[in-house]
Amino acid sequence: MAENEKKKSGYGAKDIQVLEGLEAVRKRPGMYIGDTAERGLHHLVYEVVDNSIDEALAGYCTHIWVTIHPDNSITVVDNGRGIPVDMHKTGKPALEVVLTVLHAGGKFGGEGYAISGGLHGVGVSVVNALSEEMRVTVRREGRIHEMVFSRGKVTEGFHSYGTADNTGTTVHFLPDRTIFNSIVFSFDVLATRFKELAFLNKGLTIQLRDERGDEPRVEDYHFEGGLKTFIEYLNSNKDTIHNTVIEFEGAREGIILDVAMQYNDGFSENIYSFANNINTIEGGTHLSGFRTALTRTLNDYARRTGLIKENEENLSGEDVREGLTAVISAKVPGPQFEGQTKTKLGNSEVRGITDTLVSEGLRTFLEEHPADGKRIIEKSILASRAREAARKARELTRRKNALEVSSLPGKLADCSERDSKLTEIYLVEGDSAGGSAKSGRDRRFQAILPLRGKILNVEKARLDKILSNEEIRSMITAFGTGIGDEFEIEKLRYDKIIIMTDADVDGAHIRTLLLTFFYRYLKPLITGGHVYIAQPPLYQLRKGRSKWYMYSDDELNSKLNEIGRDGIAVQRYKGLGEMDAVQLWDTTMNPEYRTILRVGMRDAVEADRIFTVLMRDKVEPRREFIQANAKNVTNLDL
Ligand code: 0RA
Repeated sequence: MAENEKKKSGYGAKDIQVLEGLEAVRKRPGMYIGDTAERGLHHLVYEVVDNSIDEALAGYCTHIWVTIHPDNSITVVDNGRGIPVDMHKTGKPALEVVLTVLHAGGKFGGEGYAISGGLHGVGVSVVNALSEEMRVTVRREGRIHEMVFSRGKVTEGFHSYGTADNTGTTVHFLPDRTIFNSIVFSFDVLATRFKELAFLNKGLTIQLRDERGDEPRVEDYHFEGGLKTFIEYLNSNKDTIHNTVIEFEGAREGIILDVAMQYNDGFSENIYSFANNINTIEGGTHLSGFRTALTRTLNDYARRTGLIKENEENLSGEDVREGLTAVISAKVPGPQFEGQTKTKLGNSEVRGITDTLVSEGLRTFLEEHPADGKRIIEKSILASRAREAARKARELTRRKNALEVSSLPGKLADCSERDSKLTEIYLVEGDSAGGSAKSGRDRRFQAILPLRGKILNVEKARLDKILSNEEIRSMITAFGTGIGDEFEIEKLRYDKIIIMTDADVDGAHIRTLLLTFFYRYLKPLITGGHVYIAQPPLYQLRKGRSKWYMYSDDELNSKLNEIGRDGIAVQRYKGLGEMDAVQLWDTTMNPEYRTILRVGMRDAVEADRIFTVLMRDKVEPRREFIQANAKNVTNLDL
């Protein structure tokens, strides 16, 4: 303990800066935690856990225990140093300042934290502001110290009692029901994040305990292998082309970098970047440093070993990333998060450092594993040939388009509205349903594109083959955005892309094929919330002149219980084709009555695994990904 005490004497109450009160947080919670729905609610837990992780990064904490209690209150316990308990210069206890003043976590004080996590970096005070009750217990300096709050206000002042033979912090909080739509926590959502955090911080143990069921459910996340195990997990449904996971780590100028990567025999690129444990979906300087180093190092190696001849072209970035699963994790002091969703690392010093460390690490690996090196280069060369074939196929479509009067596909029934923020396109399974949809639609803002049969499985084909597929070409031209690296969201011709397939196994499969195509080649359509799934009714009920449409078995049964079964005719729709234009409009297309599911991504890393499994097992996204029904739009998070 003497060592610890000495180390921490440099930090104390004087370092905590007072910036803002908590009223602002309660007035505009969305500004601090994103939203007050499922995401924001779970963010409360991450915010507390992030503080414990910061203690782990600083080298003081090895275990974090998280419990979901029966009333959906949460306890987070860690074995870090404990929140400071001395007096602050304002005359208040430091503990109170940390819990009641925004940004008072010491993160801005310089010495307290070398590295700070937390997407919004706002600290536990925000959780306090948004909790009906919050009890913080600190074990430090041999005693137990405690304070209790309600909605950010002190209800039990700072007091010390008993003895403690270890250090750490316990935070217990009950989210404020007047702020959140629902305070029911999802075990799976928390588990996914904690597992990810355990991969990213090797050696750290996070325990999740759920006390809401008859028996408590307990899971421990702890990975001695860190990112290497993360890669093995990500590639576990895939066939890899080399056995050893490529792995390296390094530190320079206070920046710590961890990288692990492995190629599989697939065609997609799965690179996940993190900065201070935050999934940087928009990438940034660490990702671009990695990409540059990867392309250059593999080309150098291929030339040195004669796998690429002098007169042959270099491999492109896309070529060397085909089939690559990689995780890049940077820990950066003073991180700058940029971009629309604040998930793009901006610190320019990180680019060069990443480039250097990745070049060195990769070169060493290739030298030590020449057989693996050869397989990787050969795979990239194959990718390069396919890319060349795809370029020719694309040029062909461009030339053809330029020659035609209208470049839009013939099967498309376009809408008349030209403001793309107001328009939607229905992708309809089969020509007969397509016909009904064309007659039933509101042609001012609704376009219809009928799709014939099963579309191509893009997981099993390279770009050249994908681009030669008629249905895929029609969609790309209709959307107007281009695909892959050439994707431009500004050119999107419809605000909503609505998938409308039959409510049967084939329909589900076609929907999965379409979603996979969008996810792999038109990802911004999904992340931007432009993709929807139509919900046609399953049953029509008739009694005399009255008609009802039912969208699920549950709905059907409760309706039958309500109106009785006498004189009732029930029709089960086998396909969209059984509905005429008016019925289709009334039930599935009229924005006033329809319900459409918006497809989104809850977790980018999990989304990839979900698609891999979906395509292998030919099944629909699991129903548990469908979130609580909103008015006319429901979210389906992958
Ligand atoms: C401020 C300063 C220090 C640690 C913490 C806050 C801290 C906060 C939380 C929240 C949950 N667990 C936590 N553990 C620590 C630095 C303390 C020092 O220098 O001794």
